[in-house]
Amino acid sequence: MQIGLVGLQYSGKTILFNTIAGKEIDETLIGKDETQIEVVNVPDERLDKLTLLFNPKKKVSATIELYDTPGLKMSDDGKVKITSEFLNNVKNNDALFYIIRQFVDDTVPHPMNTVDPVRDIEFLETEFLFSDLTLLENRLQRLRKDVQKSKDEKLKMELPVVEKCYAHLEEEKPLRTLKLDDNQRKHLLGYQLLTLKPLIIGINVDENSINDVDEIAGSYKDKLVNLDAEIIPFFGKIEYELSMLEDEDKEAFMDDYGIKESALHKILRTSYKILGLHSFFTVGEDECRAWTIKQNYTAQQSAGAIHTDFYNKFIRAEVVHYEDYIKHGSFAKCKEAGAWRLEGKEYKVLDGDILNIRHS
Ligand SMILES: Nc1nc2c(ncn2[C@@H]2O[C@H](COP(=O)(O)OP(=O)(O)O)[C@@H](O)[C@H]2O)c(=O)[nH]1
Ligand SMILES: [Mg+2]
Repeated sequence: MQIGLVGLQYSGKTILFNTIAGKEIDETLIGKDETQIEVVNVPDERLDKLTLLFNPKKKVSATIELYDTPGLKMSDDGKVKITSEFLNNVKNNDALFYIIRQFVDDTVPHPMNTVDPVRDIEFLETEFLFSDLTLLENRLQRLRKDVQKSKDEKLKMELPVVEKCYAHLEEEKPLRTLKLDDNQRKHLLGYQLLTLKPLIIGINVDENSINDVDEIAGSYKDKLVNLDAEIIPFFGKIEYELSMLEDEDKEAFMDDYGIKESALHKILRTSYKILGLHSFFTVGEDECRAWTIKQNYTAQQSAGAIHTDFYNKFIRAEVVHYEDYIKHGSFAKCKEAGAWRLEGKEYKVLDGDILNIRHS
């Protein structure tokens, strides 16, 4: 699963990328248009706790792939333009993370000259919407012709879905806000539509506005209520400095600035959630591990996430929910309390289930 950091140049994408990756900023990359990729662990307190209890040789977290894409720049005519190279970069991402600049710093230029977060968000939304609209317009023309000529049932079913999307975009609404069922979505998979991708909007808040951060986040919620996006305020510069400190120094640093918690945890958890993912666990002396699955996965599909053999030779899943395990303290106690179950292949795995797959 890939998440792309996108936005204008100098909005704080690379600094956030490095913060999340726990890497020092590579000064030689500043100003260069290179895409960076990092596989990052999704923090999960439940996995931490299970690891404490089982004391395994290995702990393996769920992961997501984070992409730092080159930002949009002002071109020679003084305007910021979306390039096809930029769009191609963004298309492959499963979810988008707009990084929007709210911080004011005279030493850092802004490609549109002034700091105006709502304008920047609307700029990205409009450009992406236009890109989707153009793509579907071309597709519609061809589809309508093909449907008349061909007997292909798939094409016939695709046409109304594309028409529905097109009409929605014409009303200047992103496809994120259109109700589509799983079948309809299947027809759209190949298009990589930008406004259909789940969206997080990260507002890079000025470090001098720490006391007003809730108010600032709230003010965007009202303005952006029609976007169906998660809004997360963060302090780009402070978060980065914080990430470079040893654990014991972090608390003092946060006290100094008056911040209660790092935004990182929330960013990663939210990313995971908006991708429609959740986790189940496997536990033991060798390894405690969080496995990433789609929210509607069955026990058999979940077994397949571990190993294809487990899918093919699936018999049953032993299931205890994390909360029950913590409450009762052992699998034996869970059995006594009726919290230990054997489930068949159609069982819908819940977030936080601890599974042991029985297979032949
Ligand atoms: N004052 C301040 N500067 C920031 C903040 N976030 C990023 N910057 C600075 O803005 C510049 C551009 O940041 P960068 O992450 O490279 O932006 P990108 O072009 O979006 O990747 C760098 O010099 C950063 O140090 C912030 O929250 N406050
Ligand atoms: Mg950058």
